[in-house]
Amino acid sequence: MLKKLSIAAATTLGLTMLVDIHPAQAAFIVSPVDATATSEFIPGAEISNTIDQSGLSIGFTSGVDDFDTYLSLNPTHTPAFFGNEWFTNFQSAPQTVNYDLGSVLAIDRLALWNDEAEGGISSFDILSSNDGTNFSTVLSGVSPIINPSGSFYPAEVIDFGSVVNAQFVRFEITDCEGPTFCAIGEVAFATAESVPEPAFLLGLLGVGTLGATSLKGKQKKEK
Ligand SMILES: [Ca+2]
Ligand SMILES: [Ca+2]
Repeated sequence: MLKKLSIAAATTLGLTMLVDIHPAQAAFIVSPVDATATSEFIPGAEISNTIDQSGLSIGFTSGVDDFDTYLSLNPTHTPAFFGNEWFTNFQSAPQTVNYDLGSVLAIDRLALWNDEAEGGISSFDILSSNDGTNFSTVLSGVSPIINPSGSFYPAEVIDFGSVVNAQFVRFEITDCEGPTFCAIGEVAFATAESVPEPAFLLGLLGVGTLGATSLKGKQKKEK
């Protein structure tokens, strides 16, 4: 009888906990794992400088940290290009930049640290692809903020307006602020997956273990 009661109690508790699941809307910040560009100023201003957190005032862990929490800290990017920013090799628009996220992810926003100097992108289209060959337009004619010259500059969040499942993201840059360069400080994306809260899962594990332990104790007593 005791055994039955405790199983029932544990089951009820477990079910109550399950009913209480409210998936948290987690938006992880993700860096691309690879990048290419139609022109690079080498050495020192490679496109890889836009996916490695170089020049950021605050770092993040890609795929782990929350996108909104991180950006609420107002991480800025250094204006110093060498080792920190992508610059074209004395070429303005048009330019194409390709980012590889490593696998197909559900993304819905871009964090863009747009170069503060005359290389800043003033107009571009965002395209996405699952295979790196067939691209479809996500947004066209995006006009990001041109940051004040010489300043440490913040990220601008560009919302896609919908969730995009993609491994590859392409920037078709149609205009840059100056006649000589196009440039970007850093990019990151927000995933749009919703996942159960880790704290809740830990709680459920704890309850399960507790239930099993007390059941064992009672079985022993009955013997
Ligand atoms: Ca950078
Ligand atoms: Ca700069």
